[in-house]
Amino acid sequence: MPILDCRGLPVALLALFCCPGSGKEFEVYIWPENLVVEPSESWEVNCSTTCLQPQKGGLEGPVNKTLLDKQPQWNLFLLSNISQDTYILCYFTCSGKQEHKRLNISVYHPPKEVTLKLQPTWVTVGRLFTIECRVPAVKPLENLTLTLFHGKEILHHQTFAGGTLDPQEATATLNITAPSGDKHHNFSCQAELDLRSHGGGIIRRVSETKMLEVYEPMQDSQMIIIVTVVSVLLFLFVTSVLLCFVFGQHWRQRRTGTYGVQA
Ligand SMILES: *[C@@H]1O[C@H](CO)[C@@H](O)[C@H](O)[C@H]1NC(C)=O
Ligand SMILES: *[C@@H]1O[C@H](CO)[C@@H](O)[C@H](O)[C@H]1NC(C)=O
Ligand SMILES: *[C@@H]1O[C@H](CO)[C@@H](O)[C@H](O)[C@H]1NC(C)=O
Ligand SMILES: *[C@@H]1O[C@H](CO)[C@@H](O)[C@H](O)[C@H]1NC(C)=O
Ligand SMILES: *[C@@H]1O[C@H](CO)[C@@H](O)[C@H](O)[C@H]1NC(C)=O
Ligand SMILES: *[C@@H]1O[C@H](CO)[C@@H](O)[C@H](O)[C@H]1NC(C)=O
Ligand SMILES: CC(=O)N[C@H]1CO[C@H](CO)[C@@H](O)[C@@H]1O
Repeated sequence: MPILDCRGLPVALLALFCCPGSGKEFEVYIWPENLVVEPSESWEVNCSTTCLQPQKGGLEGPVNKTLLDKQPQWNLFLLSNISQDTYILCYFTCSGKQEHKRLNISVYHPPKEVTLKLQPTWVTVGRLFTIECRVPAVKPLENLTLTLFHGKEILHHQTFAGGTLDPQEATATLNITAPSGDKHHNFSCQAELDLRSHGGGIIRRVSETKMLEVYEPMQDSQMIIIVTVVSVLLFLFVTSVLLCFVFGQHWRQRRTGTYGVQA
């Protein structure tokens, strides 16, 4: 879990212990209420209060912040260089009492490239082949779904167990039998990172389409029959030519032999 740096602690403690039992006389708001960011992004955060004349207000947390604009009832900050999941506290002091609001910040690494591999790339109908989809360095993994497609038909959904703080490579592998029908079949893979539960959107990325060439075993046996028939015919032709030649020679020899005796 993220740990607030030392500057944040007094504020948090103050907020917890300064006014036990008393109801809130003013409210503190932070906008946005959820923040999901890429490590390189910077974000504006508006920290505001209903207190008309707050004595003190600010933002605490282990992030780099710049004050962009300021009014008595709100402060606008720019947050940058957030590399890990963390949180910040927005606080205001009004008539000696302090209130704060927490903003959770989730860092995500989107699927930047999705690669699909078919192994092998050509196969006979009914034989097994492997589809493998790979996405490097994604976070949070538990919000990622890899979907394998055959044309437009969904073959497989793969989800992942999360829990790690660092981005991880994700793979989905499927062994299936080569489909019949067409000679060419297209396969693709979609990576979807659903950040809605963190207050973000949905990020989708699709791999290049990979083509599988499928051979009908029928075609192979037809080919064998054709080759056999042609070979037999060729053999018969060559044999008959040879026989004709041999018998022709024999016959001519007998005739010339007879003439010889007559002369
Ligand atoms: C910050 O929030 C307050 C209260 O909602 C609003 O009045 C003010 O205009 C906001 N400031 C900016 C710069 O958005
Ligand atoms: C970003 O934060 C890291 C530590 O989290 C620090 O080492 C680095 O210098 C910071 N970079 C910028 C541009 O602020
Ligand atoms: C922020 O995270 C903490 C701990 O995970 C949780 O208890 C709290 O409800 C979250 N706050 C908001 C505003 O989502
Ligand atoms: C995203 O992951 C969080 C845990 O980090 C989980 O609570 C939430 O249900 C997941 N949302 C989706 C849409 O998968
Ligand atoms: C797919 O088949 C290969 C061997 O051909 C095997 O090593 C692998 O574990 C199989 N994968 C799945 C997901 O069944
Ligand atoms: C497969 O994709 C190629 C282009 O990548 C396309 O020309 C072909 O029509 C597709 N075939 C099928 C069966 O969808
Ligand atoms: C908390 C945090 O990330 N602080 C960083 C703010 O930016 C400076 C450089 O501009 C870093 O040195 C800090 O570590």
